[in-house]
Amino acid sequence: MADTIFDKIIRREIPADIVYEDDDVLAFRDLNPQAPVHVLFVPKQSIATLDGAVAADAELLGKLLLAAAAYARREGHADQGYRTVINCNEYGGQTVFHLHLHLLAGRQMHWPPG
Ligand code: DGP
Repeated sequence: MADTIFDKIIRREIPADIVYEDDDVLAFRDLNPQAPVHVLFVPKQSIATLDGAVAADAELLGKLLLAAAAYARREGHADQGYRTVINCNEYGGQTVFHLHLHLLAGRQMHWPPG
């Protein structure tokens, strides 16, 4: 498995604005925010892409989603709403090959995303 910038953040080798951590998940602010709130939820155990996830990852993927939802509620974004995104491979716009969930909040989102 290739080492990515997110593995380095998880190992605290490079700095990040960490906003949440538990045994399985780390969350930190995106370096290039696309909304007033843009947080990346990353499993500590690396899966390169959503396409590479298998049935044994189901619990971890569920924890990722629930961690993002709990954070959004705690930070007061749940009622107005927010968006979660997982980009997969080239056409999905994925640039870091360590699966991550984007949480975008604090402004109106639009659809289709383009
Ligand atoms: P994606 O395109 O879905 O692979 O998203 C990767 C995101 O990661 C992108 O929005 C920018 C963010 N990013 C890239 N490098 C770093 C970094 O070193 N620190 C932080 N906090 N975010 C990063």
